[in-house]
Amino acid sequence: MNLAVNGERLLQRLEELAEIGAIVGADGDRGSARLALTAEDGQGRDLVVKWMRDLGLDISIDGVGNVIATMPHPSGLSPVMTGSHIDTVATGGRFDGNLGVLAGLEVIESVMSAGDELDRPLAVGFFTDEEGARFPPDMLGSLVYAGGMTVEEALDIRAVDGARFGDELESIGYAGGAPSPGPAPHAFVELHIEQGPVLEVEDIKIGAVTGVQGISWTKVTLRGQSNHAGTTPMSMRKDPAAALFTIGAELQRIVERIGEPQVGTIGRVELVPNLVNVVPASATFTVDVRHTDDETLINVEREVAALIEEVAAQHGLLVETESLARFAPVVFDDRVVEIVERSAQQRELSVKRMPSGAGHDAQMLARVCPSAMVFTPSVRGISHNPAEITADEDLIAGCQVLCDVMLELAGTTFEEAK
Ligand code: HGY
Ligand code: MN
Ligand code: MN
Repeated sequence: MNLAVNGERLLQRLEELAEIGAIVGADGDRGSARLALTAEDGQGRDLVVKWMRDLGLDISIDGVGNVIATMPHPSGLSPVMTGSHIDTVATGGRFDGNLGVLAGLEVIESVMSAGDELDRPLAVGFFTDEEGARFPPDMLGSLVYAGGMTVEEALDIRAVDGARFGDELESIGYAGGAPSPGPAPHAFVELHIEQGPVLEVEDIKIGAVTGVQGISWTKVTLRGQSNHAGTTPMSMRKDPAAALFTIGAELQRIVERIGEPQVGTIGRVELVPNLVNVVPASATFTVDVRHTDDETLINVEREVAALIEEVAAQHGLLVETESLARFAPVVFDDRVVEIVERSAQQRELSVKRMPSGAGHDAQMLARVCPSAMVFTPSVRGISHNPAEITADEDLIAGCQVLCDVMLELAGTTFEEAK
């Protein structure tokens, strides 16, 4: 079936959703701030659910607020599912996650308007708290959907601001009763902006994503002795900030020694009491390290843990560490990746197989069904930033490829992987 999506309708919905929690970046770029389970997240959910209801889709909401909307279909067969997330980081762009959800809605609306009979239904969902920036880990909702965490565990998770997941979910009215883990789809495919520079640099229009690199998040708290910044000799100090800066510099050296695709980030730092003339009592920070190879990632984790212990001992500090997220690398189902690649070629779009540097809900759905992703280029490779841009024609081309892939998956029978 050669079905054309309605690109203008997709762009219009992206604009409308972006207005909820709208922010303006330092350079005047427009983004969105809808941290998971905040009022803005709730308003974004209400808008997307309205669009889903207007299409007459069957909507299910589970115990962590995952929303899945399915086309009514006489077969009762498991759907070909697409989707992503509509929560954002605090300095989010307009497309991270939102594109995958609204492109999925566009595909379903186009298919229903065309009236063609499919062998099985299509479904689109948005998963709760994909970003993990407020409630760790990331991909929390899809992890629960795939059976990697219970609803009960999720409801007791504390946010960086201290709020309890279950309380916040109740407050926005998305504590549902649908079964958890969720029903396994026939297949899952997610459209997402690349969020990196590869497609733009190589002037390629579509990424056929082969998998997701391993992710490790750790929260570290170093406790020392708060003291006067002027009177305390350096030899008498137990300064957690001094230790943190040594650790940060050494982490850069470790990552550079290993080379690409190894990445390492200290994205969050909190000093207490955070005053100009006080040697801090404590330093809390996060370490995000990622690699496509799990053994390399494990070795990096070990090396960083030993570094933290060694530097803390040199400064006479107490150390507390907490793992916030740990996901091994994921390889997508080559049968689905191949359909993505072929669909792009049939649309005469340049296409490249590539791994994902960012985490995505598809990596969790890959635990329960054949899954893969479609990437579209990010201008200057920027994301998690209001300056996040993907050209309109690329947004629409990605949606069209998603449509073609979903329609082919609807007619594909997957023999059990050999
Ligand atoms: O952290 C990530 O890779 C994703 O944006 N949650
Ligand atoms: Mn995302
Ligand atoms: Mn993101």
